[in-house]
Amino acid sequence: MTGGLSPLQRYRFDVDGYLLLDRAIDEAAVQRLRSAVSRQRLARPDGTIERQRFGQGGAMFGWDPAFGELVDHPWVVAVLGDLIGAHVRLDHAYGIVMAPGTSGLGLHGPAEPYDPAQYWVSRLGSLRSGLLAFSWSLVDGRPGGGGFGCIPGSHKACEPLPEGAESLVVEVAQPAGSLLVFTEALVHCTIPWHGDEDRLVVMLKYSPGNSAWEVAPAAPPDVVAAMPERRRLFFQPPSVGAHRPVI
Ligand SMILES: O=C(O)CCC(=O)C(=O)O
Repeated sequence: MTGGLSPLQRYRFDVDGYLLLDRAIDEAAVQRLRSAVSRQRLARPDGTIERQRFGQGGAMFGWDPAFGELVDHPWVVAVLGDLIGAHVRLDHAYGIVMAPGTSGLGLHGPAEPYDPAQYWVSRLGSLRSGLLAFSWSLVDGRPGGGGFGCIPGSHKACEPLPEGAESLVVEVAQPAGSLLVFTEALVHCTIPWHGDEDRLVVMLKYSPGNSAWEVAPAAPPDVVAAMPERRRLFFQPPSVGAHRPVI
């Protein structure tokens, strides 16, 4: 992908609220990230969300520069330019690890009737998202194996989430090296994982430059200071007046 989403991809994102981009990173990059995670000797994941999260608070950016390279990967920058705009910031990042047979988060989405941090607007040819998630898969998700699930189009729904909405969930299988982008205005969940190995995903979430979902900085100052200049711009705190354009 060069220079942003194609008209078909833009339309599809506007209709569905998510987009899967295959082969965003190659096998060597996947293996490098996987090795960096396994070097951490994380506690075995169980069914709890706490044990399914790793690298919070930007810790993973100190493990290997390969994690930092995801922050301003050219496809990420192109999508951010289309869906958030020049003023954008990395809000928070973490990894997800799930053992086969375990479940994750249930259906969740923006606060009703209006969520100032998690929204979707499409107007006169412009698409704009609040918190926007980029999910990098480090394992092969296969259809029927669980993982990310969502209600396509729910980012535009005007009705409160009804009882039984689980029946509308669609699974999105994420191949290794793929990049799944979704707006947090989309109602989504984790479908119980039934892959052959642990699920392993790196999640980076970006906000408009004035907005914050997480209270803590996305990474410790010393870790950000070691990054290339352009990448450091993504770690600005939220501000309208002081935020410098990133894209
Ligand atoms: O399992 C997934 O990919 C979705 C996880 C999720 O919704 C979250 O971490 O907020």
